[in-house]
Amino acid sequence: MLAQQATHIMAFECITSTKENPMTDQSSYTLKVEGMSCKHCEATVTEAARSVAGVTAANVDLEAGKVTVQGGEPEAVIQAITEAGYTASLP
Ligand SMILES: [Cu+2]
Repeated sequence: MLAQQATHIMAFECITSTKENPMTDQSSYTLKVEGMSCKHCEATVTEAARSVAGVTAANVDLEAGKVTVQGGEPEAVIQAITEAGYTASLP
């Protein structure tokens, strides 16, 4: 008879990084994004940017037509956003 396995592996990750993020070695940069018109576009561009290797954060400013990205290569982010159907460029 099989004993019911109730082995819940609770992986508590001890996140040691500080909230205030004092010594970031990841530069943030802002890209101009054209073609965004609504929240859906904003989400799509955000997802595209965040899918790029090395990117840890992406914040779209819909009204300004910009995305501020942390980490990754700007060129790779531009490419990802372009593939998502928008036009991105370095300002
Ligand atoms: Cu839209």
